[in-house]
Amino acid sequence: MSVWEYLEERLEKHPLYFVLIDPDETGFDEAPRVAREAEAGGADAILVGGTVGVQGEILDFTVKAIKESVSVPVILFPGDISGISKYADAILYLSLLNSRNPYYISGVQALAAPILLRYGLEVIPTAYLITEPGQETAAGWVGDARPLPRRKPSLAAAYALAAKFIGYRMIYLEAGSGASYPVDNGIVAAVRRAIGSFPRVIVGGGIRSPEVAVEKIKHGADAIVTGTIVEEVEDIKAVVSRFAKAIHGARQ
Ligand code: 1GP
Repeated sequence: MSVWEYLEERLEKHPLYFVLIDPDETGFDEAPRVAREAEAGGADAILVGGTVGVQGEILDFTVKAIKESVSVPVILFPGDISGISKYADAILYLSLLNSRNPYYISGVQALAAPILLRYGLEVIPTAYLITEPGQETAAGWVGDARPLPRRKPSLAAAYALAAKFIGYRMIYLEAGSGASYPVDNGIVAAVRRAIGSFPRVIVGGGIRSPEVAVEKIKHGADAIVTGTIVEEVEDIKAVVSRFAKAIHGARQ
Protein backbone atom coordinates (compact mmCIF):
# COMPACT_ATOMS: atom_id res chain seq x y z
CA MET A 1 0.00 0.00 0.00
CA SER A 2 1.35 3.44 -0.87
CA VAL A 3 1.63 6.13 1.78
CA TRP A 4 -1.07 8.08 -0.03
CA GLU A 5 -3.43 5.08 0.11
CA TYR A 6 -2.62 4.63 3.80
CA LEU A 7 -3.45 8.27 4.53
CA GLU A 8 -6.69 8.15 2.55
CA GLU A 9 -7.76 4.93 4.24
CA ARG A 10 -7.11 6.41 7.70
CA LEU A 11 -8.86 9.61 6.76
CA GLU A 12 -12.04 7.66 6.16
CA LYS A 13 -11.98 6.80 9.86
CA HIS A 14 -10.83 10.06 11.44
CA PRO A 15 -8.81 13.26 10.93
CA LEU A 16 -5.05 12.75 10.92
CA TYR A 17 -2.28 13.80 13.26
CA PHE A 18 1.31 14.20 12.11
CA VAL A 19 4.24 14.82 14.44
CA LEU A 20 7.01 16.84 12.85
CA ILE A 21 10.57 16.09 13.87
CA ASP A 22 13.09 18.77 12.99
CA PRO A 23 16.37 16.94 13.58
CA ASP A 24 18.20 20.24 13.99
CA GLU A 25 15.93 21.13 16.93
CA THR A 26 15.34 17.70 18.43
CA GLY A 27 18.94 16.59 18.12
CA PHE A 28 19.91 13.89 15.68
CA ASP A 29 20.49 11.34 18.44
CA GLU A 30 17.13 11.97 20.06
CA ALA A 31 15.02 11.80 16.89
CA PRO A 32 14.39 8.01 16.89
CA ARG A 33 13.21 8.07 20.52
CA VAL A 34 10.91 11.03 19.81
CA ALA A 35 9.47 9.15 16.82
CA ARG A 36 8.89 6.01 18.89
CA GLU A 37 7.06 7.97 21.57
CA ALA A 38 5.03 9.82 18.94
CA GLU A 39 3.93 6.54 17.40
CA ALA A 40 3.11 5.08 20.81
CA GLY A 41 1.04 8.21 21.53
CA GLY A 42 -1.03 7.69 18.38
CA ALA A 43 0.53 9.83 15.63
CA ASP A 44 -0.58 8.71 12.15
CA ALA A 45 2.75 9.59 10.51
CA ILE A 46 6.09 11.19 11.28
CA LEU A 47 7.19 14.18 9.23
CA VAL A 48 10.93 14.87 9.11
CA GLY A 49 12.34 18.19 8.01
CA GLY A 50 13.12 21.78 8.79
CA THR A 51 14.19 25.00 7.20
CA VAL A 52 17.86 25.15 8.24
CA GLY A 53 20.53 22.69 9.30
CA VAL A 54 18.87 19.51 8.01
CA GLN A 55 20.72 17.86 5.17
CA GLY A 56 23.09 15.31 3.74
CA GLU A 57 24.49 12.38 5.67
CA ILE A 58 23.08 13.58 8.96
CA LEU A 59 19.56 13.66 7.52
CA ASP A 60 20.06 10.20 5.97
CA PHE A 61 21.33 8.83 9.26
CA THR A 62 18.39 10.32 11.16
CA VAL A 63 15.68 9.22 8.71
CA LYS A 64 17.12 5.70 8.60
CA ALA A 65 17.17 5.50 12.40
CA ILE A 66 13.58 6.80 12.61
CA LYS A 67 12.46 4.30 9.96
CA GLU A 68 13.94 1.46 11.98
CA SER A 69 12.12 2.68 15.10
CA VAL A 70 8.51 3.07 13.90
CA SER A 71 6.01 1.38 11.63
CA VAL A 72 3.93 4.46 10.71
CA PRO A 73 5.04 6.21 7.50
CA VAL A 74 8.05 8.54 7.64
CA ILE A 75 7.38 11.45 5.31
CA LEU A 76 9.89 14.12 4.33
CA PHE A 77 8.92 17.74 4.85
CA PRO A 78 11.78 19.44 3.01
CA GLY A 79 12.84 23.06 3.41
CA ASP A 80 14.98 22.86 0.28
CA ILE A 81 16.56 20.32 -2.08
CA SER A 82 18.85 19.33 0.79
CA GLY A 83 15.83 17.88 2.63
CA ILE A 84 15.68 14.71 0.47
CA SER A 85 16.60 11.29 1.87
CA LYS A 86 16.25 7.96 0.12
CA TYR A 87 15.39 6.28 3.44
CA ALA A 88 11.97 7.93 3.82
CA ASP A 89 8.67 6.41 2.68
CA ALA A 90 7.42 9.49 0.86
CA ILE A 91 7.96 13.21 0.41
CA LEU A 92 5.59 16.15 0.60
CA TYR A 93 6.52 17.59 -2.80
CA LEU A 94 5.98 21.18 -1.73
CA SER A 95 5.43 24.20 -3.94
CA LEU A 96 5.31 27.42 -1.95
CA LEU A 97 2.69 28.98 -4.18
CA ASN A 98 2.71 32.37 -2.46
CA SER A 99 6.47 32.87 -2.61
CA ARG A 100 7.94 35.88 -4.41
CA ASN A 101 10.77 33.64 -5.55
CA PRO A 102 10.09 31.22 -8.44
CA TYR A 103 12.77 28.89 -7.04
CA TYR A 104 10.34 27.87 -4.27
CA ILE A 105 7.37 27.54 -6.63
CA SER A 106 8.84 25.37 -9.38
CA GLY A 107 12.64 25.69 -9.51
CA VAL A 108 13.59 23.42 -6.65
CA GLN A 109 10.93 20.91 -7.73
CA ALA A 110 12.60 20.60 -11.14
CA LEU A 111 16.04 20.16 -9.56
CA ALA A 112 14.66 17.55 -7.17
CA ALA A 113 12.60 15.55 -9.67
CA PRO A 114 15.42 13.39 -11.18
CA ILE A 115 16.73 12.61 -7.69
CA LEU A 116 13.27 11.57 -6.47
CA LEU A 117 12.89 9.32 -9.50
CA ARG A 118 16.30 7.74 -8.89
CA TYR A 119 15.46 7.11 -5.23
CA GLY A 120 11.97 5.82 -6.06
CA LEU A 121 10.50 8.04 -3.36
CA GLU A 122 6.72 8.34 -3.32
CA VAL A 123 5.78 11.90 -4.17
CA ILE A 124 2.75 13.63 -2.65
CA PRO A 125 2.08 16.83 -4.62
CA THR A 126 1.38 19.51 -2.02
CA ALA A 127 0.59 23.21 -2.34
CA TYR A 128 2.31 24.98 0.52
CA LEU A 129 0.62 28.23 1.56
CA ILE A 130 2.12 30.42 4.26
CA THR A 131 -0.37 32.57 6.12
CA GLU A 132 0.08 35.29 8.72
CA PRO A 133 2.10 35.30 10.99
CA GLY A 134 4.46 33.27 8.79
CA GLN A 135 6.59 36.37 8.14
CA GLU A 136 7.99 36.00 11.66
CA THR A 137 9.14 32.39 11.08
CA ALA A 138 12.06 30.75 9.28
CA ALA A 139 9.86 29.13 6.61
CA GLY A 140 8.29 32.47 5.69
CA TRP A 141 11.55 34.38 5.69
CA VAL A 142 13.67 31.82 3.83
CA GLY A 143 10.85 30.98 1.42
CA ASP A 144 10.34 34.67 0.64
CA ALA A 145 6.61 34.29 1.16
CA ARG A 146 3.92 36.94 1.01
CA PRO A 147 1.93 35.61 3.97
CA LEU A 148 -1.79 35.34 3.29
CA PRO A 149 -3.58 37.91 5.47
CA ARG A 150 -6.03 36.94 8.21
CA ARG A 151 -8.30 39.82 7.29
CA LYS A 152 -8.69 38.61 3.70
CA PRO A 153 -9.45 34.88 3.83
CA SER A 154 -10.71 35.15 0.24
CA LEU A 155 -7.06 35.42 -0.88
CA ALA A 156 -6.13 32.13 0.80
CA ALA A 157 -9.27 30.59 -0.70
CA ALA A 158 -8.24 31.78 -4.19
CA TYR A 159 -4.79 30.23 -3.82
CA ALA A 160 -6.35 27.00 -2.55
CA LEU A 161 -8.76 26.87 -5.48
CA ALA A 162 -5.82 27.41 -7.85
CA ALA A 163 -4.07 24.49 -6.11
CA LYS A 164 -7.14 22.33 -6.68
CA PHE A 165 -7.37 23.28 -10.36
CA ILE A 166 -3.64 22.66 -10.89
CA GLY A 167 -4.06 19.19 -9.42
CA TYR A 168 -2.35 19.14 -6.03
CA ARG A 169 -3.48 16.38 -3.70
CA MET A 170 -2.76 18.27 -0.53
CA ILE A 171 -2.81 21.87 0.62
CA TYR A 172 -0.62 22.66 3.63
CA LEU A 173 -1.75 25.83 5.41
CA GLU A 174 1.27 26.95 7.39
CA ALA A 175 1.66 29.64 10.04
CA GLY A 176 5.33 28.69 10.43
CA SER A 177 7.07 26.62 13.06
CA GLY A 178 6.93 28.30 16.45
CA ALA A 179 4.48 30.95 15.17
CA SER A 180 2.95 33.16 17.86
CA TYR A 181 -0.53 32.17 16.69
CA PRO A 182 -1.82 29.47 14.32
CA VAL A 183 -3.51 29.70 10.92
CA ASP A 184 -6.72 31.68 11.42
CA ASN A 185 -9.96 29.69 11.63
CA GLY A 186 -11.49 32.00 9.02
CA ILE A 187 -8.76 31.05 6.56
CA VAL A 188 -9.21 27.31 7.17
CA ALA A 189 -12.99 27.64 6.70
CA ALA A 190 -12.70 29.79 3.55
CA VAL A 191 -10.24 27.32 2.01
CA ARG A 192 -12.50 24.37 2.78
CA ARG A 193 -15.55 26.15 1.36
CA ALA A 194 -13.65 27.02 -1.82
CA ILE A 195 -12.26 23.55 -2.58
CA GLY A 196 -14.91 21.12 -1.27
CA SER A 197 -13.56 17.88 0.15
CA PHE A 198 -10.47 17.65 -2.08
CA PRO A 199 -7.49 18.37 -2.00
CA ARG A 200 -6.89 17.33 1.60
CA VAL A 201 -6.00 20.17 3.94
CA ILE A 202 -3.11 20.03 6.42
CA VAL A 203 -2.84 22.80 9.04
CA GLY A 204 0.32 23.47 11.04
CA GLY A 205 2.37 26.09 12.82
CA GLY A 206 1.79 27.50 16.29
CA ILE A 207 -0.66 24.79 17.42
CA ARG A 208 0.10 24.25 21.09
CA SER A 209 -3.03 22.61 22.54
CA PRO A 210 -5.44 19.83 21.58
CA GLU A 211 -8.31 22.34 21.82
CA VAL A 212 -6.79 24.53 19.12
CA ALA A 213 -6.10 21.47 16.96
CA VAL A 214 -9.79 20.48 17.25
CA GLU A 215 -10.86 24.02 16.26
CA LYS A 216 -8.86 23.70 13.04
CA ILE A 217 -10.51 20.34 12.26
CA LYS A 218 -13.96 21.80 12.92
CA HIS A 219 -13.22 24.60 10.48
CA GLY A 220 -12.20 22.11 7.78
CA ALA A 221 -8.69 20.70 8.34
CA ASP A 222 -8.12 17.03 7.47
CA ALA A 223 -4.76 16.79 9.24
CA ILE A 224 -2.88 18.64 11.96
CA VAL A 225 0.88 19.00 12.36
CA THR A 226 2.65 19.84 15.59
CA GLY A 227 6.40 20.23 15.96
CA THR A 228 7.54 22.69 18.62
CA ILE A 229 5.33 21.40 21.43
CA VAL A 230 6.92 17.97 21.18
CA GLU A 231 10.40 19.53 21.36
CA GLU A 232 9.49 21.26 24.62
CA VAL A 233 7.96 18.55 26.79
CA GLU A 234 9.43 15.74 28.87
CA ASP A 235 6.69 13.16 28.42
CA ILE A 236 6.29 13.12 24.65
CA LYS A 237 4.04 10.08 24.55
CA ALA A 238 1.56 11.63 27.00
CA VAL A 239 1.36 14.93 25.09
CA VAL A 240 1.09 13.25 21.67
CA SER A 241 -1.59 10.98 23.09
CA ARG A 242 -3.69 13.97 24.24
CA PHE A 243 -3.43 15.54 20.78
CA ALA A 244 -4.11 12.24 18.98
CA LYS A 245 -7.22 11.46 21.05
CA ALA A 246 -8.65 14.95 20.52
CA ILE A 247 -7.88 15.03 16.78
CA HIS A 248 -9.07 11.49 16.09
CA GLY A 249 -12.30 12.17 17.95
CA ALA A 250 -13.02 15.50 16.21
CA ARG A 251 -15.39 15.90 13.27
CA GLN A 252 -15.42 18.55 10.55
C1 1GP B 1 5.97 23.75 10.97
O1 1GP B 1 3.65 23.35 10.78
C2 1GP B 1 4.81 22.91 11.37
O2 1GP B 1 6.25 23.66 9.65
C3 1GP B 1 4.75 22.79 12.87
O3 1GP B 1 4.75 24.03 13.55
O4 1GP B 1 6.52 23.77 15.28
O5 1GP B 1 4.74 25.52 15.53
O6 1GP B 1 4.19 23.10 15.81
P1 1GP B 1 5.05 24.10 15.13
